[in-house]
Amino acid sequence: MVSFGMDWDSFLLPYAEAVDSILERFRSFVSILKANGDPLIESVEGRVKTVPSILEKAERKDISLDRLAEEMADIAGIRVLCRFINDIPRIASLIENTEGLGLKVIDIRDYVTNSKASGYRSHHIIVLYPVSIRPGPAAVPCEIQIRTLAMNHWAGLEHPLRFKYKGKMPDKLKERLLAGATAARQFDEEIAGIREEILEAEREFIQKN
Ligand code: 0O2
Repeated sequence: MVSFGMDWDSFLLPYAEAVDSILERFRSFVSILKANGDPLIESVEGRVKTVPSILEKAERKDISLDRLAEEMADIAGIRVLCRFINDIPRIASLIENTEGLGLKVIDIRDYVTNSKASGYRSHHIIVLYPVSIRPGPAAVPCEIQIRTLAMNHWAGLEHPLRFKYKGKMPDKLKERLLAGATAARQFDEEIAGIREEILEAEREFIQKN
């Protein structure tokens, strides 16, 4: 896709502001949780989509470059990682309902309950976030992905293969990735069943060391 004439630095500036600002808020939120002995969130990371990745997705989804702001919701992206699958609803609800975080929810995609055909699992919340850079938009969309460490591990391994084969992944590879996703799901479900015991043992360990 041709992108000559597009001032990418200016276009991406508000998205960078949104990612930096949301990350700062989330990280202080995580610090407060941890200080209160609540290990709900393991870590938070963020990124602005690269120009090659924007162009690849625009081509794949037939989005014209003058419609990117309206039609590509994940140019700004935040990822929230947790250890226990049964913590995902609480994290999602905190993000969706905490006005202090300044996020306006515009879409929710629950790929934890309904995993994608690839085996991908994650809870996505698309928010609108106000930005101050002028001239520019008053707010930009940002995709917040909430997932367990196991889901994240799987997605990180599958991601380069998805790009390599561009929708033409060999069936055998697809099957093995799906089997891996099922194994990750079983792991998450087993560990969810002993969450309280793990947390109790961790508290005891910290007290004694
Ligand atoms: P990147 O490089 O990670 O940014 P759609 O094609 O409609 O299914 P859409 O509209 O982009 O996808 O929304 P969706 O499904 O919420 O996906 C947004 C992002 O979720 C993707 O962005 C990925 O980051 C992640 N994702 C979705 N499906 C998969 C999957 O099968 N495997 C992996 N590893 N990640 C996935 P990008 O731009 O596709 O990729």
